[in-house]
Amino acid sequence: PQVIRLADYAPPAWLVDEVSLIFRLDPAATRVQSRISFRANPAAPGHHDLWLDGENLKLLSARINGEARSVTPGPEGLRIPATELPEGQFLWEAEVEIAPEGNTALEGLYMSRGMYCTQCEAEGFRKITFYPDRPDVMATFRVRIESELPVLLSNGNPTAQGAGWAEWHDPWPKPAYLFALVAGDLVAQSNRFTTVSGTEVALNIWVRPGDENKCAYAMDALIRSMRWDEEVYGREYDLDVFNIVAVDDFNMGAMENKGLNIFNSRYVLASPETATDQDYENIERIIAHEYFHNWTGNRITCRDWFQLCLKEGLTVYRDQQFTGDMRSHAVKRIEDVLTLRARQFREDNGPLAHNVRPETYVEINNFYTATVYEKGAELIGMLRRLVGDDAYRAALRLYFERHDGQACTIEDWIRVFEDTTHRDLSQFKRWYSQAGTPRVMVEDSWADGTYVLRLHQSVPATPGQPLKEPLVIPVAVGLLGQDGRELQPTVVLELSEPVQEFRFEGLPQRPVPSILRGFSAPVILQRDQTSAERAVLLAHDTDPFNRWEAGRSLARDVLLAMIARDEAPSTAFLEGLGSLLRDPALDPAFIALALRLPSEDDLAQALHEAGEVPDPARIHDMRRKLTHLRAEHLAEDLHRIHDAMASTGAYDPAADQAGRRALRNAALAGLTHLDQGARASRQFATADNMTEQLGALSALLEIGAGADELAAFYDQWRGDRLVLDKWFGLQVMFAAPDAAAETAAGLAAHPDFDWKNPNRFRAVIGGLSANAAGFHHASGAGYRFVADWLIRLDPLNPQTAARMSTAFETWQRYDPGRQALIRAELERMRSAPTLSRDLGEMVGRMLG
Ligand code: HT7
Ligand code: ZN
Repeated sequence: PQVIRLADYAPPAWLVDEVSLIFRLDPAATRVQSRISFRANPAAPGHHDLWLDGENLKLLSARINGEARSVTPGPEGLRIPATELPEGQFLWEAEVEIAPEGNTALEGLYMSRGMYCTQCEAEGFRKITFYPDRPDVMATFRVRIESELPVLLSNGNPTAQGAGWAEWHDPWPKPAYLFALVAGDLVAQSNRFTTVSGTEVALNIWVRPGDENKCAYAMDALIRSMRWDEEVYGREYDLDVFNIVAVDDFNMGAMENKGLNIFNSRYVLASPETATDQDYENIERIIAHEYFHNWTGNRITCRDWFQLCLKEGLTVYRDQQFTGDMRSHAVKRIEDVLTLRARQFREDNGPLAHNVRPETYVEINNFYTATVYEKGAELIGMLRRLVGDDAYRAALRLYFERHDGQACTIEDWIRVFEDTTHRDLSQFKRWYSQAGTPRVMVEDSWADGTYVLRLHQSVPATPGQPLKEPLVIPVAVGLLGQDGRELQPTVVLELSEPVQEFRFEGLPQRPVPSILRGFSAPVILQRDQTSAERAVLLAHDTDPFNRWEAGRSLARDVLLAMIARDEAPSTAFLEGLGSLLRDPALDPAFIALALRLPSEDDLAQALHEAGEVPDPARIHDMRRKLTHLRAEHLAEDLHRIHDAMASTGAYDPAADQAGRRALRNAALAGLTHLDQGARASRQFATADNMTEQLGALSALLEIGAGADELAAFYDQWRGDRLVLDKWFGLQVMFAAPDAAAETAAGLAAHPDFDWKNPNRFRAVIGGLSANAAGFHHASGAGYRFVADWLIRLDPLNPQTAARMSTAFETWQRYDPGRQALIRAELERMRSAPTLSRDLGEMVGRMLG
């Protein structure tokens, strides 16, 4: 397979000023006419061939400046030699035929339950028509859609419409990956937004008839996002309309097409009865994320796909800030770090580790990863910590001013910070080109009122990168007295050498250090900490992240000691939790997070990090045992909390109520271990919202009960696709390790299992890989089941198959028996006759 390299980047030979498209929609034979005005790129002097990307297109006709051309496209596109092209500029016209109903890859123009929709990022536009499908070619688009379907949408503003047709114009130059078209029998929930400068914008969320009463929260989140981007980043919306469409068959979460965002319906539709608080939070976050792309992604886009983190890292950072502002900064930071460690640290410490800005790829879809997105966002947060809030604001102002309308690189991004602060950021730039999670090892000493922190940094070797250079790491530190008083408020230390000392003088006593406050850098902190120090931090740290972190590391160590030597959990640990449960000043959402034990996969990661081989079955048993013991010890508090957190008044998805429900469900999960599910059955029977219904059902399934509730749940929700996904997913995720693969196989044979729908596929097959002990069952049944389904899905939907193959990325952690089983499955996938480029690349990288 062809490897694409950042080092080979060359500017496009031909630029496009304007594109005009006519779509005559038909499921089996859609006709697409294109008129594209090309102009020679002054940045690529000389007279060059014209290369147009195109895949699976039937070319019906082609003309240059009105003259018919006979062209024979290859499998990836067509080339017109320079000798056959006018110099300077010309008009290309073509007509192609495509078959959206047969497009199961859900890339390009495809159909989802009778509705036409598109997905063009990263390289889907080439499945619609011949075009220079690369992000540094930006053009304005005019689109005419002809179809009998009632709603016909594209990017930009509507310009005209009649029976069976509609026309759209997008005045903002954009790359083809932001193109979108939707046609369907849809209804809108509508609203209006007046921008800060007084422009009226029509807002519409388009859904299937019957779903219109489930869009209110998404609309509210959209309006709040628009206002927030004006207030916090000074960014105003720039079209007369903003449309969002919910689609059932979708490979990812959502897509930021200019003026026409397309969403997986699970990130739009919500009602209290059908969506959990977590669903609501996800909707708010993803609506905001896609909207924020209008500036960080669309107005300023990426020069090439290696620069993906330029738009994704920044936009994730912005959506994290937004959620923090809407809800709680402390809780949001903890949630984000949990995700980062679970997904990105896992990726960074295995065979799929790659730079935030990769330097090679075979299939770009394989690089929409936690490293590009979540670590990319951490880099923005670190830059801000290093330069300060005011400089960050000034740098962003300069970024928008200087680069509006351009396709940019990470160099452009770093330069605005350098120009704003007059600081050399070349060492910081290594974060973009060096894979792997840095380790920061801490030593300290104390003498004569001076406390010295000695920090060592190192980055382990990753595939293709044996040696690493030191990074600039912002380490936020505060110091507490033994009584919990703060002796030194937060300072940001800049660790830039392999080893560096930092001195704190004039202290009255040896302090308890609170290091990496707010998780100021995406690193693994290595430090021997006494339980007494942890207890001080857990009880008193003024930094909420580190307060939570103290409890988290206590829980991890308790679990590791149980796993290693059956050691009983210390009373100090249990009592520490008890004090949190009894602290009336704490946010319930924070307490719920403090009660959450490290996941089985987190524990496997911790054991691997410590040089040990994780045993998934033992991890599962010990984690369950601790849940049980902890519930026994804290039973009184858990009862009190479960009663006290019961809802009063109408359901509200906002943070206050959601935090109370999260804590209530956490208490219930513990109590269910003690009462065989009596309370959970009552909660299930009386719940008037999905958060409590699902909380009760999960608690029951976790102890191996809940058969009646599961059946009742199916009867109640069999008509709701999104809720049914939960029914499928829960059963697999909570299945006992011995029964997990069999449960998944049973569900895959269920009449409601639609394996071509990515949400349903992810619920069952992804559900099994999320059940660590079930997936890693020593029989290999879990591995076999997942591999069987990936091999089956791959020829139809390679993008989703490749993404889900990351279930196997941790294989080198395990014992030789499991490694052999996984290797055999990876090799079986690699030799599948239908293996796609997408899955082929992933499996190849995992096998090394
Ligand atoms: N920019 C988008 C990433 C994306 C995508 C979305 C849906 C389906 C396929 C896709 N390939 C790439 C989503 C985002 O980050 O906002
Ligand atoms: Zn994004």
